[in-house]
Amino acid sequence: MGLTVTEKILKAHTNDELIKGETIKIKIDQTLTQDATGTMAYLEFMSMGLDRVKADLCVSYVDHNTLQNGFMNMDDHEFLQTVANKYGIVFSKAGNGICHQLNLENFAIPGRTILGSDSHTPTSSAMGALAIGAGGLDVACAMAGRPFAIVCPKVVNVKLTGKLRPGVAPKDIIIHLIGLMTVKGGINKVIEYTGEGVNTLSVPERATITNMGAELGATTSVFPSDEKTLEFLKLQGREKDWKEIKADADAVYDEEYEIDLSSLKPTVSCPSMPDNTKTIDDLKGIKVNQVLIGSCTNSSYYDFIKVASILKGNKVHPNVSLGIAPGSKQVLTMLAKSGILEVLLEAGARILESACGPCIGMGQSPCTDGVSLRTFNRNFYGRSGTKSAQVYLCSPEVAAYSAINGVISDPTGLKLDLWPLPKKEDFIQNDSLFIYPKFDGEIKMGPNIKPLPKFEPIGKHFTSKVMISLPDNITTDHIMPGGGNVLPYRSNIVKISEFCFYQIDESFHDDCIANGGGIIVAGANYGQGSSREHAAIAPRYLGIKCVVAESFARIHKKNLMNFGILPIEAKFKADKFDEVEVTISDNWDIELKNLTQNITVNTHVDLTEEEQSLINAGGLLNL
Ligand code: MIC
Ligand code: SF4
Repeated sequence: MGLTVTEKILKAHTNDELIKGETIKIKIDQTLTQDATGTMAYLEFMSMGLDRVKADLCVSYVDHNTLQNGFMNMDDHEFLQTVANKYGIVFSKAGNGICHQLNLENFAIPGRTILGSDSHTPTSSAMGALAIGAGGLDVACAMAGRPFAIVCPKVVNVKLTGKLRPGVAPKDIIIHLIGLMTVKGGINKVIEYTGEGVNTLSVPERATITNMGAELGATTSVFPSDEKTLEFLKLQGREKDWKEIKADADAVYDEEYEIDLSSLKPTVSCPSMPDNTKTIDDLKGIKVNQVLIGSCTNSSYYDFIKVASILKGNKVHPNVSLGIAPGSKQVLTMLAKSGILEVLLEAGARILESACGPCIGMGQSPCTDGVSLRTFNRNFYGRSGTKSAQVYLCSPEVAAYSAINGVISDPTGLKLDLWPLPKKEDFIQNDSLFIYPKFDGEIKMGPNIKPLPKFEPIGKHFTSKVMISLPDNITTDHIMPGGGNVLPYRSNIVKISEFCFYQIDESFHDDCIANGGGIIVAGANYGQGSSREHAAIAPRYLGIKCVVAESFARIHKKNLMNFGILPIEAKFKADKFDEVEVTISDNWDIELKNLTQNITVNTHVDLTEEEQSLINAGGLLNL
């Protein structure tokens, strides 16, 4: 039987048999971290007592919090840089660009495995690599040379036929797919793209699709490594990294979708969930206050050719603020050299730093009840920094055309090729913001960088109150928000725990302190979204012992266990402050008794031996 691209890469990285649904351990070749998850990941790595990293390549990016308002932020960057230098990690300074764009340009290699402490790490799988997002502690273990455990994924074949019409973009492909599969449709699956439509997409365009595969909950999304991959690597001066990886003709997939690119329409994610999708026909004419183009989903030079073609000779609508963040220093330099930057400025765009910025609520919050149209990948409630804002996710083409018109507009059929596709000499290589390690120096640790608190095991029998009772699809942004007032505390668990759930329940922190913690009850797909382990560490610090949810998102479930919180899969009715008795037997049969409502539910938690040890020890670091 033939193999898929996914299976080929997995087989080359594991000794385990690939049995779908069973846990397998894979060797990790490369790791990446970003500043907001990185400080914790490196504190964890340092606690392992090694003198250098063991993976082939480890890169530490600074892109999430680059505001540097107050000493804390730059202290974090200094800590990251000194750690990188000492332990053998490549360091990417603030201003160099967004980790995923940079990783694709500089480091991703076909056939390699990459583990990153950011949920959009799968961006690099556009290169025919297997790039997976994980919590910081798992990435720290991978840096230490330990294999990474995943559920052997089902492989979904998304067959692309035809060719996109002008004005319809790769972003429309992935938003359309998210509409079909939903934000939980990809859990423990790899989405693999096949069909002749694949050949019509460049690597940066494929990267938009693999990037936003994170919004399916997928383990990763992968494209073959083919002539287009070679073409991109040549442009980057890295053709020596290329090798062909294609699925066998008789490869067998677990699920199949077919998308006819020729008939696809611009498609938009409506407030406030990426799977709340509509085609442009249903949205045309909605007034817009803000348009933002950038983020790790859509900030390549290819994106800006289209944007500039639309903006050239036009002005941004008087009632719209247009912000543009090129994904990397390379992209920004190319925009400057090609004249595109001038076109953007003439049209009235505000040029933002090459960083995550508004995507994680670092500035550019919309006005009250404002409509914000973004080329980003997440529009979760409150993430923009304005709770009453309506955030829509769309392609750069829809964003640019709407910015001129002041209302959501359909770019289908517009002329978008005013600039030629880039040639080798256009790709400007300049690594002045990469710092390569010298394996020396002292680690600098500012006063806001605090050691991790110690956690005790949760025990086998306890009675606790329900501290919050939640619906389906709760995101890690609900649990532990981003934004300029929270991110500076990513290295300070005691302080950041004050913000736990504060977007939806301001008293959560104080209630937990008053009750000595308790349990969380939730619906399906609990913890979807980011990889931030703070969404597990802060609740653990506040005394949360278990989360009872109908189902969990992959990364968050592992983060909970890494910090000793038991994830219990069950439908369990409970209101806030209900008293619950939890009994865990030695073989992980669980009895949940809601003493307030007199309901008992019996269930079983399926844990691997390693996971059992994690819970018994009170987390991975204790173990
Ligand atoms: C995100 O897009 O939500 C983030 C911010 O990049 C997170 C990481 C973090 O919270 O630091 C992610 O995607 O994992
Ligand atoms: Fe940064 Fe946004 Fe991408 Fe997360 S999704 S890595 S915050 S640009």
